[in-house]
Amino acid sequence: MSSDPLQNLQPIPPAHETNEETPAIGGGLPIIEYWAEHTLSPEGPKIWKTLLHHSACLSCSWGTGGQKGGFTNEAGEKLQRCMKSVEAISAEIQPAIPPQIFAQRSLADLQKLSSRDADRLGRLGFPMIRRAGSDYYERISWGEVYTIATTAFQKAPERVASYSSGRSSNEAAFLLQLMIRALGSNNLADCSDLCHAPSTTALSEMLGTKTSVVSLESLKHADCVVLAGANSAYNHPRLMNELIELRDRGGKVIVINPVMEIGLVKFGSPAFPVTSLLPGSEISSLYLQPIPGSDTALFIGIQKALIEQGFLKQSYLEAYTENWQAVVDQARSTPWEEITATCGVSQAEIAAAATIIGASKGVVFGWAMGITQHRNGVDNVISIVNTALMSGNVGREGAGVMPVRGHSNVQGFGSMGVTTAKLKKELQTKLEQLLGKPLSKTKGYDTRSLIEAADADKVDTLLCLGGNLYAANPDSTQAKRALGKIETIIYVATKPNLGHFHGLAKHNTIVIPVLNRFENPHKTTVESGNNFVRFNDVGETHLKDVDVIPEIQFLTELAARIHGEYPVNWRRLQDTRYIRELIGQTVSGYEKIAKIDETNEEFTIGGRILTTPKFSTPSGKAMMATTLMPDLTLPTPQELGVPESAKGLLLTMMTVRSYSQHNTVVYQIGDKYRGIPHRNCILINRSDAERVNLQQHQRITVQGNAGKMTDVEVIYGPVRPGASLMFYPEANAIFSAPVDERAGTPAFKRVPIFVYADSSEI
Ligand SMILES: Nc1nc2c(c(=O)[nH]1)N[C@H]1C(S)=C(S)[C@@H](COP(=O)(O)OP(=O)(O)OC[C@H]3O[C@@H](n4cnc5c(=O)[nH]c(N)nc54)[C@H](O)[C@@H]3O)O[C@H]1N2
Ligand SMILES: Nc1nc2c(c(=O)[nH]1)N[C@H]1C(S)=C(S)[C@@H](COP(=O)(O)OP(=O)(O)OC[C@H]3O[C@@H](n4cnc5c(=O)[nH]c(N)nc54)[C@H](O)[C@@H]3O)O[C@H]1N2
Ligand code: SF4
Ligand SMILES: [Mo]
Repeated sequence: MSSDPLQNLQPIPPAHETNEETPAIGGGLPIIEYWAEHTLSPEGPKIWKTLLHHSACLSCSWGTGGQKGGFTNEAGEKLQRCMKSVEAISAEIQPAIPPQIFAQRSLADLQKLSSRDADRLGRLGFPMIRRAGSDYYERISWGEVYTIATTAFQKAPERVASYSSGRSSNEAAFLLQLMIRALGSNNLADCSDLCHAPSTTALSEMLGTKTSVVSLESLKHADCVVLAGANSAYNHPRLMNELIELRDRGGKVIVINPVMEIGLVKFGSPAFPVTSLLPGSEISSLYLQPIPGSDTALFIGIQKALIEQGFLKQSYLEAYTENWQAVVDQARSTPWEEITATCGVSQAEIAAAATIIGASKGVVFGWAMGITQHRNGVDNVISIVNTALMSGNVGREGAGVMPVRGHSNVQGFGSMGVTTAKLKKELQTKLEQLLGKPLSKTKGYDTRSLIEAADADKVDTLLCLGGNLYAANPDSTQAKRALGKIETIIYVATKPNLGHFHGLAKHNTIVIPVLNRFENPHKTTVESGNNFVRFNDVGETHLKDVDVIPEIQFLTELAARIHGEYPVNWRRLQDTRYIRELIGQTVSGYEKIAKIDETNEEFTIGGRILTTPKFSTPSGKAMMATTLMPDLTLPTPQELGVPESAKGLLLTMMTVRSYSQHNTVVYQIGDKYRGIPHRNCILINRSDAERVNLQQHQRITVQGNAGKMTDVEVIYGPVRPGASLMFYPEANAIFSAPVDERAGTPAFKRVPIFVYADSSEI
């Protein structure tokens, strides 16, 4: 081995060959073009009005806007608004869908729409119902909505459920869980089950917290960031500003990703118009490209190298952690050959990562779906936290562990108690006091178990607060079948999506049109992934001649009809100040929310940011845990249903977001930064393709364990050999995914597939 591991520093990974369409940097001029095109268009004034409205950005969890103004982050920095925000706003300010559309277009017709076309129909303008046997949605009166919904919730508590998505407010989330728990049910499935549940599980067990322990301010003091399984250039663009500033002050960024994402190598940010926008700023100092699903092995390797290079912080481990010896022993005794063979990254590259981490003063470890969406997602997170602890990087400023969260208020939903995981003791006690009875002991259905339960005829009533339960799940055929066995489904939404057309209930499917965050007649709050609570002003809607209501109004009215005045006067809670008072009394760390209407003071949630190594675990110490080496065995092509005669390639597929989509909602069909022209493409490494004679742009079949996609265009790209990349939600049609049993999250990032030419005789 080389004596100077940093000699091996490689800011660009080994499999970096892009195709002819890929630009040289991420971000850059196209962002400005997009801004100009949209903000100068006829919708421009409406976009500006919304951008300047005092409310949090709708899109991602990084969070910006709120009381300090649309472009300002919690540190008071300006120009902190990205084009993803404009994308999200543009979709919300569409006109209402004319009523005759649903009278004219049958469901069979609507089911043929793509995700993008469904979104482009416009905003939902009035409540509608699809009754059993009908091929149409029809308008329905509010009276009938409440009658059907109230009756539907009279079922046994274990047979009713909710699902939610993190765009709604804390206030709506709090009401939702109170209404469901008051029934005696814990069936509070949430999109985070498909997302960061493994982070919540691991962080709760290890550190006694469920969220990031790093604030934006603290991140600004780090001199190294490890970014694993996160394509932040697409999905949290303003995080890139922090990485640019970190590199500018001499810090280092280690990227861990099987795909070379161009924006993680070089990114042009409009926040630095002179130095960064056109030339692009270097992001990765070292780019590691592991086999998908192998991150635990890679992090054990980093731990082993930290030990070998004398960087183990033994006195820190002794003072502040438990079980460290077992974790250190595991790293010591796992042979290098096993580590490198499992993760596919060389010992020299791993050693270079350890040298950077060991030599840095403060390291922040950030991660997203490439880490959590695996059968061993919890172990992946544990192995990251172990690495952070072994290098003494948890519990001080400028260091820590930072799950990079999803939706703009997904974390707030967790804080409000919308979860099937074990609640924090204080929250449980407070809720039990409020309800005057113990919470049900039956574990609720998380998202995957909800679908399984529905498929087994165990669910009668489902309320979906936002989201797209149908398209977010793997195995779309099963999702559709399962939803079809539920008697009543109520979708509360701003815009139509494929779930409303494919996820039809057995008897009644109701769609409730609601206002969004910047249109409500009352104030609301949301929580960012950095634990900052933003306060959204009252707003107004551009929608004309519609019958659209605030989410809060629907939830309070429904709860009042179901529960009367138990355990609260629900109708009084239509004034959201009273909900905030309840939240302040119930959720620890949220005390300041009770007075926010008077103070206007947005705040960082108490007890979340760790600047000393004292943990909310029973012993006050961090609980380290050993992890299993990942089992990466793949099924045979025959097990995927491919005949033995088939000539093709067995690969793993990562299902990811394109540049221009928000989860199941597609805004533009191409992905320019990966050089992918449309949604029905597969990105594979040229060497893999050439081995089986697949040409660039050739049309092929992709077979998963639950179906196949045909006419898929081959695109060569910088993904490591053996792996491939396709877009979600379309790819959900062809595979069922095992879940991590400890968190319920499906393995969306390591899907076995077989690819072969459409023309081949099989
Ligand atoms: N514009 C926009 N912003 C969004 C969203 C959106 O759809 N659009 N969605 C929001 C939500 S809900 C979420 S959860 C986040 C998602 O944010 P991300 O997690 O950044 O999004 P993904 O596209 O799922 O892909 C993550 C990355 O993981 C990598 N990866 C895949 N498998 C592995 C692996 O085994 N190991 C490692 N190390 N890396 C791997 C992929 O190559 C990809 O670059 O973004 C949020 N923000
Ligand atoms: N194969 C694969 N599948 C995945 C993933 C993956 O990476 N690969 N990622 C998973 C992840 S991380 C997540 S978070 C889930 C996302 O799953 P979901 O959160 O269920 O889906 P979204 O597409 O975000 O939901 C969009 C819909 O929310 C509604 N909506 C938007 N704003 C509002 C609002 O203010 N109020 C209300 N009531 N409704 C609103 C609109 O109707 C819109 O169509 O998908 C998961 N599924
Ligand atoms: S980074 Fe996220 S929160 Fe910030 S402006 Fe962009 S989409 Fe909105
Ligand atoms: Mo997510």
